[in-house]
Amino acid sequence: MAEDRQPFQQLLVKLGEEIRQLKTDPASIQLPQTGNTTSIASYLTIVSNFAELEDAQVKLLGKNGVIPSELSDLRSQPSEKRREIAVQLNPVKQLFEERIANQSRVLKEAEIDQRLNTESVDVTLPVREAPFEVGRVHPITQVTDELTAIFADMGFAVAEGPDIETDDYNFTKLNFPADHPARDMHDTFFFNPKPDGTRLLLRTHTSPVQVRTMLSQKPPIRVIIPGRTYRCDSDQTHTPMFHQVEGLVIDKGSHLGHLKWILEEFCKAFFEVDKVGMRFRPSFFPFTEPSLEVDIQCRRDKGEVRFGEGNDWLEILGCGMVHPNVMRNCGLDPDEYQGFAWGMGIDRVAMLKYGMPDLRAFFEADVRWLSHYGFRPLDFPTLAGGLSP
Ligand code: 2U9
Repeated sequence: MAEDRQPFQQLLVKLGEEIRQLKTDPASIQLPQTGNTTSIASYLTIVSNFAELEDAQVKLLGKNGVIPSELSDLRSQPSEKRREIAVQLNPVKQLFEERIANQSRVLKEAEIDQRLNTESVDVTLPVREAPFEVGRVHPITQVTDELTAIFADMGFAVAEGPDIETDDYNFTKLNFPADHPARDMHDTFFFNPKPDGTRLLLRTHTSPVQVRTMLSQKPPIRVIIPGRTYRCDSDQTHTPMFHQVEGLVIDKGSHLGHLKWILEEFCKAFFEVDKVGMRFRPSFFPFTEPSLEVDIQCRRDKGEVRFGEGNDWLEILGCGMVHPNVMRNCGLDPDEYQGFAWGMGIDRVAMLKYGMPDLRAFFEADVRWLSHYGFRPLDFPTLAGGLSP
């Protein structure tokens, strides 16, 4: 067909003529089937660049394009005739719009292919270190991820719960006597009492999450609970908000021997040592009986602390068998089920492992501190790949 090799400009002129013929006598022409319409449509499938396609779109459908300008005086036509014209013109407009949209997709894909073929990205190249504002993973997040990886490897799920807790879950169900010092204002952030007299508070430990877990899940239970905790405590080594991770095992036969093994495995993995000296000292917590505090063997030399062996001890966590009262408070018969729990400060073990001197720096968002102590986002800690980068 001679037409389709005609330059586009001529096709436009012809289209104008045919639209005017259509307006004059709609019955005298079948605009959607004319050779010229077909040529324009096939031209729109061979346009080879965006500029030309844009030009075609503007000249065909743009504000001053052939079709809109030819239709500008359509209002002057009688409605029946307007309908006859529209019946022919709308399919043509739609056809051109579809061809232009499709050709735009085709050109985009061609461009990407061309770049893919020409541009080679050497993925082995080290990531160019952007200036220091590149983010760093906060040590708390890093250590929480390390802890989660270690305990997940031992079959522990992660449980979470609200920071704002009830007095009942944070204290009562955990066997805290009514007059326990932790329950008064100077130790705990309380909200104003509710109309029913109950008081909400900012949780002082993540233990209420274990209570929620025991109330909502039948044994066996194996969970760790990392999270923010709050106490009215602010000095060189305490901040009003800090982070804890607690753990809980409840089933029929778990005993202190299992607890010692889990904590020993944890310490070896966390401090990345093959063997670790541990010391279990009797202690007291309202929610465990017996209760123990655990020290890890270490050696201090030149300000550095080496973990695992040495003639020094550092307390890292507390633990114990879940108190029978707590079992009962959580709907479990202590003669049928038993279990143990532990708790440690995430900020504290992070400072120990990575030798960070000042707890408060954790919360000051000082970019210099973060770029020094922070971790690279891509170095996600896994047991296989090594916890610390
Ligand atoms: C339930 C039963 C028992 C959680 C435990 C500790 C010991 C403990 C401290 C560590 C450092 C708090 O951040 S810290 O000061 N925690 O020593 N926590 S046993 O025992 C539970 C919890 C929940 C239902």
